[in-house]
Amino acid sequence: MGRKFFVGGNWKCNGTTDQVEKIVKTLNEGQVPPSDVVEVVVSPPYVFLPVVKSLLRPEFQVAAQNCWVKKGGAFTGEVSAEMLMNLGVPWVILGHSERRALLGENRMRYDPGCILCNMFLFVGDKVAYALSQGLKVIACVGETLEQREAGSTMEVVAAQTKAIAEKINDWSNVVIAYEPVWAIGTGKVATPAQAQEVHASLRDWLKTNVSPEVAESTRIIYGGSVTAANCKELAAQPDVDGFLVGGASLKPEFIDIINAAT
Ligand code: G2H
Repeated sequence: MGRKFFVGGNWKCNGTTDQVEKIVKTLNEGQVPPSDVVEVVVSPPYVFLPVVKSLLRPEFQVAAQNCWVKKGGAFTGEVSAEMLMNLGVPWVILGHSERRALLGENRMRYDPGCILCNMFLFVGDKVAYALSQGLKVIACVGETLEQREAGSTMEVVAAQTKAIAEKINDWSNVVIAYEPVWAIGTGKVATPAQAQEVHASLRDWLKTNVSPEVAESTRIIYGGSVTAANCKELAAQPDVDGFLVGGASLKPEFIDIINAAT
């Protein structure tokens, strides 16, 4: 069976109650393919998850933008996987580059002299714990501009994926989001050929290091300045199975992006 196209909307740290209701209204009125053709998951900030979930058309799902690495407790300001499950939130985004770069989720800073360093361990632990609690995970990987220019894109992305692969056995509830850091919120989208090259290499990495079945079935989606104008060409690439959309997911053009694969 082919991989179902997946479109995620990452609203990041944006929105007021009024704005969120407006976005949901646009989503609810949009003409989109049926849910057996495209899976749509939107990710508002934590505080808006219940209201978005209650107002959103039933075939669209919601995701949190992060969760704590283990069982909840004395971790001020954190939200646990158990809480998300309790609220009926089925998905979580983990390891987004903004959290890795700005909030220290790499635990260790990337060391250019040590490409296979343990930089992604924290995210691997988070993915494993979230899955163990029944959440589905959008796990983000991607290289910085310096890493791309140094020719180490694939080594970086493979090391990040390896840190997850070492912690989990079941990939059926994981979507990998390849998000080159240099393309995030910059308006500088990867070309379809650049995206395809990394997605195909990642699939190959999964084939060699996990299994051919996981490589064939795991969706690898692209994120980084996706818009209505560039989504069709990206979606036409054989190894691009959908998108994680930031800025454009707050606008009516998100409906066009949902329709990109059809
Ligand atoms: C990448 C993406 C969504 P944007 O972070 O995850 O954001 O589309 O704004 O580049």
